[in-house]
Amino acid sequence: MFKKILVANRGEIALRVIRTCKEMGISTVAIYSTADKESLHVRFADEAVCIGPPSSSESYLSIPKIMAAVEITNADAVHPGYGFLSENADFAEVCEEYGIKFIGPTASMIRSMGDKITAKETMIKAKVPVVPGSDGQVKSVKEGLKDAKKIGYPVILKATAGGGGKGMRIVNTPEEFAEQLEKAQIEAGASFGNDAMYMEKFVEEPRHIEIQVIGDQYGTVAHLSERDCSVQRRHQKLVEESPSPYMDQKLRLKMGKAAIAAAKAINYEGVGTVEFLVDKNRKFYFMEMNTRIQVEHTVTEEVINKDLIKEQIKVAAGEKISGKNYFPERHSMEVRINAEDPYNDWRPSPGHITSFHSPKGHGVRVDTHAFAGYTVPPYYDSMIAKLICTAESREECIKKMQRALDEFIIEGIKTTVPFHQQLMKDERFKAGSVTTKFLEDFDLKPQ
Ligand code: MV4
Repeated sequence: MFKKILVANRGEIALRVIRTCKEMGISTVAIYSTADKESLHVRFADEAVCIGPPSSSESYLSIPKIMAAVEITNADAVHPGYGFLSENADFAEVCEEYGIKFIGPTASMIRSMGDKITAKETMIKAKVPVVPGSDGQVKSVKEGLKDAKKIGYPVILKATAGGGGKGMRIVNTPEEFAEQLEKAQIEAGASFGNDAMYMEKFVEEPRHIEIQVIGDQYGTVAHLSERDCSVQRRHQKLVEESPSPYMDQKLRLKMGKAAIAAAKAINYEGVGTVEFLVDKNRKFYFMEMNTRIQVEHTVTEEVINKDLIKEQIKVAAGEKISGKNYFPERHSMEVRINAEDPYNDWRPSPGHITSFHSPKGHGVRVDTHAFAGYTVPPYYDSMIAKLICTAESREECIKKMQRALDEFIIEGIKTTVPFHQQLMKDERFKAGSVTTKFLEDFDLKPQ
């Protein structure tokens, strides 16, 4: 087992990783920017190293600075958390070269899922269902038009270097094809330095359902069931739950099997998530694979009663898994509390938290780095807390969530709490009839 893990992240996930390390008897190193010097992850770690000024590119995204912190503290592994360098193959590769265990898959596994055309080709070979689309790259308007006609409009153009919704364009008619392709290429070139595009049939009003998987270093892969993340706004998830209200055991077994095949196709090691689009006929299609621990791993932890960070560290250290799949035994839901004003176009609302009281009681979990007196810096992600409620049924879970949200006191900044309070009373949401389009028509009522 590792002796010392450097946590290459900040905020709630840095705390989350430190907690499990303590329980496992592993010592921890925090890294922090000058904006985070009063943060809890710095206080709770055994050691802490300041790695630079507030800007992410000069701190949490700086590979040389993080490797210097690894070297001076003698850490033998790095936990990247989510975001920042968690899916950066170059960082994983540098760790490999220095003999430091990157807690996650290898650089080559990250690369094979990072390029979406390659990932899709790999899935086709592994017989994982994918959305019908172009055969590889869309090389010209002429070829693209021919493909689109075959596939049938509407189609969606996606950047091969993209993911998470960046560099995507929907094309409804042949007349707008050339214009949308050019716009998408310019956007992709500017964001990723790679303007290669591919095309798919546009699946209308899909659900976003993802399967959690875990693989060990000996080729065994298991799935830990699904999370439904259909409540999103501009590709930012706001609510995640397990099980999915749309799921039945038959579909769960099929999607679980497909997710395992996806992971096995790249010899996957670590915890990961296979994202699927699910259409109104319950047909599912591979979208992408996230090669990291995700924000919403908590709902899976609650329904299968396992610490996923602990499992992640164990497989990274070379332990074997049994290969047993896990199924939800309860219902769990997470809402993201962001320092944003939902009633002012979701504008970021960083600043000083004057009072902070988190909900408590049976079935209520709050993962947060915030406290009364904490100042939310403007430089990073706006998520300040995750409220996770768990109960016997979805209905009970929503009632608990309403109760818990009513107990949440955060003063000094605006947050997404009132949005979630409104959502938990929405009839469509309560009926579980939610697709990724749901929030586009959601009427935000000023509080
Ligand atoms: C799609 C799609 C419909 N059809 N692909 C968005 C993020 C990226 N991972 C892929 N995304 C989508 N791909 C086809 N062929 C609709 C989306 C999509 C979406 C997917 C999941 C969750 C929210 C979404 C919001 C808008 C579009």
